[in-house]
Amino acid sequence: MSNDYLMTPEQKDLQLMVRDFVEKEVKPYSAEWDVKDEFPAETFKKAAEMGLHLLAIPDEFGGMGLDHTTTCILREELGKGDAGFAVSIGANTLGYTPLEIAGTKEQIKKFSEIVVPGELSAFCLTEAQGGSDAGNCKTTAVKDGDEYILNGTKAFITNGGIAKVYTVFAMTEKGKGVKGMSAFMVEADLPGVSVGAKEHKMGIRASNTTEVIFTDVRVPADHLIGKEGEGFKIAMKTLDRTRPDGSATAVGICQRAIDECVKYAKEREVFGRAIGKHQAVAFMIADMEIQTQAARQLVMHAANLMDHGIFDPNISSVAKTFAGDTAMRVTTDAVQILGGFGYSRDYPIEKLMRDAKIYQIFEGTNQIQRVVISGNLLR
Ligand code: COS
Repeated sequence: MSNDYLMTPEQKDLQLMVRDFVEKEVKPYSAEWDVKDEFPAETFKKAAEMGLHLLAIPDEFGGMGLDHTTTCILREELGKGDAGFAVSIGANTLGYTPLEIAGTKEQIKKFSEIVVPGELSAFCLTEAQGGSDAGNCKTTAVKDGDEYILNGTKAFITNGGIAKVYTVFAMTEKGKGVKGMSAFMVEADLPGVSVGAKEHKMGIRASNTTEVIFTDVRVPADHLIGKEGEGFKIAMKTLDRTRPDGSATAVGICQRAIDECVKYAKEREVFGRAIGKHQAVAFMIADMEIQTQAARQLVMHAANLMDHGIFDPNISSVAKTFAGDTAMRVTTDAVQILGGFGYSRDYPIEKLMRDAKIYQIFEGTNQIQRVVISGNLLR
């Protein structure tokens, strides 16, 4: 990786540890998880023993307490193995970040006590009618004494049904628009929390995506994260912070596509020489490399800024958009280079293309990112 010289010895050690784990425990099984459309719980246990689900959680609460740059290095390694698996683990950062932004020490401690032993969390913002229009939230939270009563259905929730704790966004005051939204930490075993339909997705099929339904769920009032009405801003700030981490997985997808294409282009011969010796293929591989390098640098730049205390929604959206679009372009070209084999499920390439597509859709579509970027410039 071209950033090697910038890494600390600790970052290099962690990178090699995760690379080794991915080679042995993820890559050989990734195609099977994809076909089965199943979250690999046993492999997750092994990842959790290494603390890979706790990258962002501070070490004083039992996590790894890694900065964004290190997190991105590791997320890229995971992305090379299986993006669905990487997304499942990464969702813990998404579940935790609202607490980092607005939670109390007690709340962070409580959240950590749930996930540190080897459990997952989930970020419950999206609803069927919401998505890009994140403020269009129908889930309600009504104060009743020292509790809130939650009602509503969240959609497309990564780790739905397997998470032990949900970070839930709900309206505490109707008629105030996004200023009526609040954030809550909700244990999955509370009465009234149930799991709805599972999504059978095009890609990242090793991740479990479901509806999560809240029916008269009584949540202690001290599970409110931040103040009433701050939920939308907490959600937006969370996404600003987590988009680079997620995009590092998209860079991992790109790098895997390049690695597979280089190997194939050296072995496969047409017209008496390896296809890599034909300029048509060689230049496609060069373009894949150019785009991937650029995506990686943008993602690392966004992460580096955050590690310097600079939280700039613009650069986060720029990095996310570029990495997602690049992953789609690079994997589409990779399928082309392998031709019929690229299109066949017997080779890992078509899965990379299916996995890449979600990076133009989730954590805010790339169209929404352009709304954010242009809005910041033109305001
Ligand atoms: N950080 C902090 N505050 C933010 C913010 C951010 N990134 N983005 C918006 N806000 C604030 C605004 O400043 C505004 O507050 P004030 O009125 O006090 O200034 C408030 O939130 C409402 O902002 P806005 O009017 O822009 O809200 P919209 O409903 O128009 O939001 C976008 C538009 C596109 C920014 C928003 O809906 C969005 O990001 N959607 C994508 C959501 C998404 O990623 N969904 C997928 C989730 S997958 S887990």
